[in-house]
Amino acid sequence: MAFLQDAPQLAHPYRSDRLLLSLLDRVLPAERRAALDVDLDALGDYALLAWQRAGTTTRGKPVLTRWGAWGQRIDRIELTTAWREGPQLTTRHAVIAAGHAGHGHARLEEFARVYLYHLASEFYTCPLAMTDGAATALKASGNADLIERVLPHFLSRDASSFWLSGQWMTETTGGSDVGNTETVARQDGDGQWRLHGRKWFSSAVVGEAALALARPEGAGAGTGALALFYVETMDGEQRKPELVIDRLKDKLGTQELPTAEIHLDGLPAWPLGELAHGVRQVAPMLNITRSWNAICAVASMARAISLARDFATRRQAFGRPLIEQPLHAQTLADMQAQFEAAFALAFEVAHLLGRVEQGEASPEEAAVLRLLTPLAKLWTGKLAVKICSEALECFGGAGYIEDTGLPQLLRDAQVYAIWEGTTNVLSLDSLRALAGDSLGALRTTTARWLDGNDDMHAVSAIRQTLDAAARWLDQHGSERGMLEAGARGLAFTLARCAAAALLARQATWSKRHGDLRPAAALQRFVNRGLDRLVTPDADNASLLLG
Ligand code: MFK
Repeated sequence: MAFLQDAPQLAHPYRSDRLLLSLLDRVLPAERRAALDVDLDALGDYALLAWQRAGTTTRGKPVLTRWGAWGQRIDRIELTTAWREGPQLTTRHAVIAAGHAGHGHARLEEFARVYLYHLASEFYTCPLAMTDGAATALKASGNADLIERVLPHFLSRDASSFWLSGQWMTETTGGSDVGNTETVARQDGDGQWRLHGRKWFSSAVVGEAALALARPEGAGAGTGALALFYVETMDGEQRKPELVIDRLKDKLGTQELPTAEIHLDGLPAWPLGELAHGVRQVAPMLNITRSWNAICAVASMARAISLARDFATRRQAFGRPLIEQPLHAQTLADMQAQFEAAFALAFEVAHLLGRVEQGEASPEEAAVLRLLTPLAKLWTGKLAVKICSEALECFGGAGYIEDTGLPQLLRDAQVYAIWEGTTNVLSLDSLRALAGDSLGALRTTTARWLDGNDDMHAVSAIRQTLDAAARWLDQHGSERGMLEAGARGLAFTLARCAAAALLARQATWSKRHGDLRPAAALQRFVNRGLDRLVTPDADNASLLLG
């Protein structure tokens, strides 16, 4: 028999994840920790099962059937396995409901569940994120009727009463610039608002509800004139006839996710609040889905690194396992250090979110959350692509072969940097946050995170880079063109500094508990440099692009 290479084995995604375990040990009171363990263990079991199942079955895609045998319009979507299992599994383990419990650890406990479930979910996490975001936007709206009617469904712990929500913003006129929205809201003779238009990316079309941006008839142009509406999509078992599914998108990745193009042909709708400033009203939803994005991006990194590390112990080359090859070990260690920093940042956003929502955080921490949310989303989105790409390379040619299950990691990771705002849109959003004194708040908070850490080189590098970022802002802040042109460099620099400081906080704690690995990650991460500031050169860009 010719040589057969051992396949990589996936360790238990929860029980073997030392980052998650030590984060929860550090942060949660013992009784909360024990209660949470039950759900995390079960979601880890499911993730393992899904990985094993993917290795022995052919991956499916959702199928849209638009017409019935007798000519009636049916728009039926057949879903893949994880999607069919999603409502039962996620309500049983309270994936969304946990985040809305009335205590400051609620979001951390929710996002620990999301992190473990995501890779097994076939991106059922996408509509879950939107449902979570819709619940949050509804609460913020103070619309008592809608809250009473809808929230129990979005937060249900029972699949039979659970509703999924979409987020209908993107149109052909603009994914980033939603101020160009063409969908119109008109009142009929009974005073009922109805939406007329076309939404170009609807990822929760199999759900029961959505929040949609539309322009009330006669309102002016631009973002401020848009209103935010709540819609329901189903009449009992039937999809409402005023919602027409045109087709499912053929995408690079997230192929199990039935992303649709739809027409709204007078779909009944209810405004969440005032009939203007819809983007302001949907912003709480965006910040939630962006937090999901960051957690799911680190979940992809965790999976890619876990498989690449395992494979490095099984694969021999030039007479020894890959893990003993000096250059391969350096490559894996670099990936691990970046992942640990990204993990620390994404989960800090999750934890802060819960504390801010429950009124347990200071105004300074609220400002830090507003800044870190876009930073975490944009930086982890890019890093996930880089790490998944590097991980595929760790398998050589096998990483390029579909039935290993590996290429999908990279294809799926590409979405994190695109949806919910591209890297550049999120960099510009971080400028909105920086318009207050969130940089001052970040610097003060960072000093607290660094307190007690004995890696003097790392501590001083973080402080010096934050000083450089503040100087950069002073220098370029008054000239909008320069500020925007350098926004990505500034955002990456701040994200890296915050992540390093958070890693330092974890390293200090872990060292006291006998684990030196986070300190090693900190040292390695900081040694690769924190400063990504650029001096924008508009003349050079226009010459180059002319
Ligand atoms: C598996 C992982 C799960 C992930 C789920 C993914 C689901 C994906 C499905 C999708 O729907 S993808 C499409 C998502 N689309 C976007 O993310 C839109 C990208 N564009 C932006 O983010 C723009 O910045 C935005 C449309 C939000 C605003 O652009 P504008 O038109 O220039 O608005 P403007 O005037 O700057 O802001 C309007 C108001 O919103 C302002 O408040 P005021 O009215 O009080 O002045 C802003 O301060 C406020 N605002 C904007 N972004 C905010 C925010 N407030 C808080 N947080 C923010 N992030």
